[in-house]
Amino acid sequence: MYENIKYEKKGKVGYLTFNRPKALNALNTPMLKEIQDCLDTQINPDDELVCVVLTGEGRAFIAGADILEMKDYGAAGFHNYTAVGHKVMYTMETSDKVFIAAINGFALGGGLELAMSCDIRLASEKALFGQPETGLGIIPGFGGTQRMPRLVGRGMAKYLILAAENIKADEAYRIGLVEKIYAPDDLMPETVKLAESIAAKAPIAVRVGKAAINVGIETDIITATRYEREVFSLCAASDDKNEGMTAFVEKRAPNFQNK
Ligand code: CO8
Repeated sequence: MYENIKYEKKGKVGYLTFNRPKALNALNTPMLKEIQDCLDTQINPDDELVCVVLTGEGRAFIAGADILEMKDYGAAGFHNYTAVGHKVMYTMETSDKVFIAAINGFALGGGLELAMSCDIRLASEKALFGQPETGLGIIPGFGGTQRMPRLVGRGMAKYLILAAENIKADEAYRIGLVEKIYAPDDLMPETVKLAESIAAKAPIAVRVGKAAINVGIETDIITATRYEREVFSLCAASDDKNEGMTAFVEKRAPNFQNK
């Protein structure tokens, strides 16, 4: 169905694999459009799905936006290209699903930007991270100048973006750019374990937990905690809240119904 990505679903977890290994999964417009289509037609409308794991085929997660495509763009071309990229990132960020990046190799430029728009980042010890754009005469254009300071603070974001210095996985972990690092062979099994663990929790709580963090972090603490209080009531009124607490009292595993 797709040429540049693969998508499959196992239970409540979807697996989206970037599949242009000969170009180190560089993000060109057709690939971005396929990701968008997959989000719009396979992932977001799927009520059963809780988590989506994103990873790359071969030795890269994504080695950036496609330099061959971009090299002849003028202002209008870049404006369109950034719009297509931004839409993918917004769609993931505002989705009810939880996106986990399993960063298997190079996560450079637009690839790191895409990883930063996921909810959780796990990485192989062999992964390499960086925003090489200033060395190409541009800046990160898929949200990197905005999401990176929110993740690692503005000093470190300026260091990485302005110096265009690549960093290894242990440094990415140290600065909070990724949540965990694993030996290469352990990355996918550990990612699957995490995705299935999240998928086994109360779906309404998972969904509003993500929204509360994403909405609240962009506003003042009074508005943010007010928002938390309102969405908390959604969980409090759910059947799954009764099930979760009853299961605890009865010393058994809960059986959540997304109700
Ligand atoms: N775009 C296009 N092709 C790429 C890219 C890329 N970003 N990265 C790698 N490739 C291709 C190479 O051209 C090569 O193709 P071929 O075999 O046909 O020559 C193939 O992938 C394998 O790459 P290498 O032979 O270079 O492999 P190495 O192991 O020697 O090096 C590196 C791996 C270090 C990852 C190297 O390929 C590299 O530096 N790639 C470019 C990394 C980069 O600069 N990325 C940032 C791009 S800019 C960006 O992402 C901007 C985002 C915001 C854009 C918003 C604009 C609208």
